[in-house]
Amino acid sequence: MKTTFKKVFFSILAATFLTSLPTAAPVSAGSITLSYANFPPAPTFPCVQMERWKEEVEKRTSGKVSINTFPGGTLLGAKNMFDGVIAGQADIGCLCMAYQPGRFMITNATSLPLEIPDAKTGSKVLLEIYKKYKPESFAKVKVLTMFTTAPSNIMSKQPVRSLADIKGMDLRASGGAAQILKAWGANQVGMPMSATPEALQKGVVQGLFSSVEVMKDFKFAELCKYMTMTDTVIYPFAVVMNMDKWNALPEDVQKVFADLIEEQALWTGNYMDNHARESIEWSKNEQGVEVITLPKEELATWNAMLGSIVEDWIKEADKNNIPGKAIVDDITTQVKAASAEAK
Ligand code: DTR
Repeated sequence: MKTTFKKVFFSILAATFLTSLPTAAPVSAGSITLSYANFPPAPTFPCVQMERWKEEVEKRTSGKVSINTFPGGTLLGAKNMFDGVIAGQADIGCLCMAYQPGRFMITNATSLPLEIPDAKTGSKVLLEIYKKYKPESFAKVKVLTMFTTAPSNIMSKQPVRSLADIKGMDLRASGGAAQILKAWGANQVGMPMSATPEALQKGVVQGLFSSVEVMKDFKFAELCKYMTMTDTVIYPFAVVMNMDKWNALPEDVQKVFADLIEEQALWTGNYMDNHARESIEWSKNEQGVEVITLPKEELATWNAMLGSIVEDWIKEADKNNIPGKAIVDDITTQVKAASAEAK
């Protein structure tokens, strides 16, 4: 009797103990952790959009997916981002396509001087071009989004008020924008954005050509006391995912990612446009930066010097069996449509 009581007592105890254990949530059974690499430091716009995407994914998958973010080149740098994702060193990576002009020729057409007025329009147009022409260069990855910067301007230690001022000045740019500086007579120095703070500090360059939010995010306004507004070209970016990792995702998670492609592009475009405006105000008011607006006729002369860049690109595209003229026409048509819509 005693032993039976003991048995019953202990089995009740065991049952109570087991049922009171926290139930292993199905979430952890199927939970997925992905790494996301980025090349510039955390406060810059490519990383701000990365954190926003992470938050949305974690929310929309109810915690089933968690994203570990690696800003500042801690997992992959600007130049090995794309190949690093293909090789699986990171599951997801953010790259500036302009840093590899030949590799991403079709999508880099958006960085030709075609008067894309802002990042929101740029991001929309870029995504459309990608969807329509499905460039072969992305065959080995899954594209999670694409977006662009706001148009580029000159930020410099010495004022640039005329073509005479820019002649021979060591200015940093990358990709398509490099050709623009050359056309204006500057001494163009190529390097990714992540290498620019040191180059400015050491005096390797006297300024840079980029979207102007960097004045605030990298504190370039402390060194570059002049901004010359040319509003010339945008830089296109892509966020890509390792194809095997993508294929291994459950369908419901793939849907969450797919639904975010366009939304994230527009979110980033909007963020960039607002942040570029904020950066100009901050540079003027907090850092005493002079914003130089070129007279209309002067700006027209500068723009006229860029005409052959588009023609040359079309010829180069033809050589590579890429329908260059059609792509340029598509971009121009979409830019016009977007500006009409904005009015
Ligand atoms: N304008 C391009 C891309 C770029 C613009 N802002 C940032 C911030 C961080 C990294 C890259 C970029 C460039 O000059 O590289």
